[in-house]
This record gives sequence, structure tokens and C-alpha cells, in this order.
Amino acid sequence: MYRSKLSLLIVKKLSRQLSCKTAKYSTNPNMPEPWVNLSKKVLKGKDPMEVLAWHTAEGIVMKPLYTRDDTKDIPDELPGIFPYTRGPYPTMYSQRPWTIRQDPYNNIIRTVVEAMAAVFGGTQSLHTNSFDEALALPTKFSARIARNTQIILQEETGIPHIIDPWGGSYMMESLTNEVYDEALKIIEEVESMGGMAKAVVSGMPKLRIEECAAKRQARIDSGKEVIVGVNKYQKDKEDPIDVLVIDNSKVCALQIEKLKKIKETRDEEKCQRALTAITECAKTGNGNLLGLAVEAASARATVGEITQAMEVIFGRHVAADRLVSGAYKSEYGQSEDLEAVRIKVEAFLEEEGRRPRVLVAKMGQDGHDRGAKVVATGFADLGFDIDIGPLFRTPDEVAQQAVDADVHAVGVSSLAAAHKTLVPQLTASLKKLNREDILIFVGGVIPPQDYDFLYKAGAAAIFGPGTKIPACALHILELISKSVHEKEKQRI
Ligand code: B12
Repeated sequence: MYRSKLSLLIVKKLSRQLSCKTAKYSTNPNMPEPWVNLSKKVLKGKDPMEVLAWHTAEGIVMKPLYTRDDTKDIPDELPGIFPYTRGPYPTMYSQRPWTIRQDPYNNIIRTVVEAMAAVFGGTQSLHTNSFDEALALPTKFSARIARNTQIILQEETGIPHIIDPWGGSYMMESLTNEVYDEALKIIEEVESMGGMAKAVVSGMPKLRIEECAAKRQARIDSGKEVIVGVNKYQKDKEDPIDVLVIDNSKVCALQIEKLKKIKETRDEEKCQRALTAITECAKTGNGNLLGLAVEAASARATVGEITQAMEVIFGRHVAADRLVSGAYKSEYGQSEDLEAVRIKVEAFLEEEGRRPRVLVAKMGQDGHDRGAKVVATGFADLGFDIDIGPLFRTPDEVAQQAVDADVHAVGVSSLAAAHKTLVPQLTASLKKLNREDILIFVGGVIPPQDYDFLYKAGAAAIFGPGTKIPACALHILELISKSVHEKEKQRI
């Protein structure tokens, strides 16, 4: 109920801001008479529905008061459980940095706040992260806490039983409005490019995401944005924490076994016919590729075979690797930290005749490229020469690219837990090419208990989530300088 003059003012201001049309009282009869009378008194005789109702940025009419009657006509079979009338918004990783490895129990608190925000916003699909998310796949212990976060919100707090708990909040609605306006600008920009498909081909959406990630990293690294336990209130020493260990080779053997069984037991002729139909459709353009892919999958063709059937005609997509430039440095602002690294990079250039050169590589089936791009952008802004490899490379391909570009080091970004397989293979590939002198360092989601293994397998340094880029760059520069000097000594 809006009793105070302040709330009235706020609502009026909001109404103006959102340029709302007022909804018709007659279409919303469920407002109890005593409330209407009281409101009229406060509003000096004006109809509350005329004065107080407004449209949200999404165009939903918000009445000044909701009662139980408002939900009585809502069908039970609405998606989600309780009547979520603010629209279907799946929520995952929105408006958040990322779950953090340092002082990881803080993630439980972050997740509660984020989950509550999502529920307040009327989400219909909620993902709550496990507190050990930046270390590995969740354990049963951490997954249970993540799950219980949802159940507690659902069954203990009562929040989901209120249609719009923040209804009337100036802050919420003006923020929503801001998001709406900003999103609309991007949508219009995409439209002006000829639609999303064309925008994707141009690389624009990806570049924007990367720019945003690089800026955020700069805000965190410079301490402008506080992450408790990472850039403020850090612990002197991180406590060891139990993480889920998965035996990669066992999973790989099981998967191969499963594929073998499928191929042995399927109707091979039917499957091949379905795959040929896909290739034919790709060639002639006649037919529906998606429908044919479904048919092939029903005939037990694998995803690899289905995409292969198209690849013979279309080729395979390789994303263009363009690097955002300047975003990290400009967001970080003038600082001694950055200047110190930059001066050392310039000194290296002076001494060696070229800048420290690093290939940032992604191997295997790991498609997480944000960290790799953030690091590449940050390093380039600090004066490094950066090559960035495409996704899904084999260790041999990465080694070849490293040798061709004559880099000082390969920075492997690994988030999908294949580091124990791929890093030793990369070491072997470089050795095969007689370039063991090229340093390997690794970044990403690497559980601390794997560090020793990786050092033994050839990694010169390891950097996890929360890595501060200037410190990391300085460390790598020192390693490169040391290795270059050793090489020179050997030559003499
Ligand atoms: C965002 C995200 C996604 C996005 C990725 C979008 C993209 N284009 O990158 C989406 C939603 C697509 C996704 C998909 C999947 N994901 Co995911 N994802 C994440 C998440 C939440 C954040 C990763 C991220 O971008 N962080 C922000 C960047 C800036 O940080 P960063 O990469 O860690 O980089 C920092 C450091 O690590 C380091 N660094 C990183 N690389 C390098 C390289 C060098 C050279 C150096 C010096 C430093 C360095 O410096 C950076 C700055 O500090 C992580 C969990 C987490 N909190 O880390 C899971 C996570 C990586 N995903 C995971 C999984 C399982 C998946 C899926 C398999 C899920 C599924 N079943 O489909 C798929 C796989 C997709 C694929 N093909 O790889 C798991 C991997 C499990 C593991 N390692 O054991 C994680 C760890 C979550 C978890 N605990 O379960 N994911």
C-alpha cells in the first residue's frame, strides 16, 4: 500500500520515467474496497488505479495492489510451479562475476544472494552453483548445498508465493528499464546489421562479450570491483578442500566402449542411408537438415557422424579469432602495477630485439574461451605479442603453430579437465619438433592437487581463476627472460 507521500512521489516519478499508460480500473476488479477507499483518501480523491498503476519495461501492467484473487484464474499448468507472472526468465550466471576459487565458502553466500535475486525477478529456471565450481565438478557435498539453496528459497522463505515481491520498487523498475533500454540499443544494432545470423558471422556479439569480460577482469584486478577473498580480505593461506576427482582415461575408455557397442548393434544399412540423405540434402539444399539429423540419430548415428555427413559439403566452422584491444588497460586506468610490467616488457624488447611472444591455446573439446581471451587481451595491452589459437586444437597442431610463430611460450587455457591428458601430449609434441625450449604455462580450472602432476609434465607455471593479470604477466616475463638467457648461455 502506498501510504506515505514519499512512496507516492516515487511512484509518480517512476510513472513518468517509464512513460506509463495507466491501466483501466475496470479490468482489475480485485482490489478490496477498504483499500481503494483508503488510497483515495491519501490520493485526495484520485483513483489509485489511474495514478499508481504503471507498465513495467516489459509492458506488463502493474497494479498498485495484488491479492489472492489475482491468481485464481491462472491455470495450474503454467511453466514453473507457482504462478510466476513476471515472465519466463531462465537465470544462470546473469549479472554476476563467476564463482571464485579463493576462500570458496564465500560462494555459498554469493549463490544465495544471486538465487534470491533471480527468484525475486520471477525466474522459472534457476541454476545454483556449487561453491567449488571454480575448482572442479561438484562433489555430492557441494551439490547438496547448491540444491538446498533452491529448496530453502522455494519451501522455507515463502518468496515464490508472492507474485511480484518488489512490485513498486523504483530501484528495481528503473534498473529493469535501464537494462531494457540498453538491450534495445543492441537489438537495433543487430537488426541494422541484417539480423543475428549476420552479426554472428561478423564476430560482433563475441567481441562484445570479450570486451565486457576484459573490462570486468580489469575492474577486479585493479580492486575497483571487490571480490571478497580475491582482491580484498584475502586469506593468508587457502584451506585445502576436497574436490571431485574424475579419471579421464577411464571415462574415455567407457565412452569408446559405448560407441563401439552402439555401432555394433545398430542397423548399419539404415544408419548409412540416413547419413547419406543428410549429405545429399546439404549438397542440393532440398529437404530439412534438422529433420534428417533427427532421423539419423534415431538410426543410432553419432553426433560426430551426423556433423561429418554435413562437413563433407559445408566444411567445418572455424571461429574468427579477433582480439579486443585496449579494453583491459583503459578500464584498469593509470596504475603503478601496469606501468611496472610495461616498463619490463619494453626492457625485454630493447634487449632481445622483439617483444615476449606468447601463443594462447585451447586444446581438446574445451569450448570455454573467455579466460583465454581475457588473458590474451590483458597481455597484449601490457605489450606482449600475442597469438591466439583456434578452439579444439590437438597438441600437435598447437605445437606446430607455436613453432611456426616462433613464440617464447604457449599459454594453455584449460577449463574442461583435460589438462592431465593434453599438457603431457603438448610437451611431447614440442619435443618432437625439437622445440622443448618453448615454455608451457597453464591457466584455468585446475584443481590444486593436479599442480604437481602438471609441473612434472612440463608446465612452468599454473594460474587459476582469480589470477591477477599484471602479476601473472610479470611472472611469465621473468620465466621467458630466464629461459632466453639460458638458451643464449648454451649457445656461447
Ligand atoms: C562460463 C562457463 C561456461 C560457458 C562458456 C562460455 C565461453 N565461451 O567461454 C558455457 C555456458 C557455454 C559453458 C559450457 C560448459 N561448461 Co562451463 N563453465 C563456465 C564457468 C561458470 C566460468 C568460466 C569463465 O568464463 N570464467 C571467467 C574467466 C575470465 O575465468 P577463467 O577462464 O578461469 O580464466 C582466469 C584464470 O583461470 C586464468 N586463465 C584461464 N586461462 C588462462 C590461460 C593462460 C595462458 C593464463 C596465463 C591464465 C589463464 O586467468 C583468467 C583470469 O583470472 C566455469 C566455472 C568457473 N567458475 O570457473 C564452468 C566450467 C568450466 N564448465 C564446466 C562444464 C562441465 C561445462 C559443460 C561441459 C557443461 C555441459 N554439460 O554442457 C559445457 C562445456 C562446453 C564446452 N564445449 O567446453 C565445468 C568444467 C568441469 C571441470 N573442469 O572439471 C566448470 C568448471 C563448472 C563446474 N565446476 O562444473 N560453461
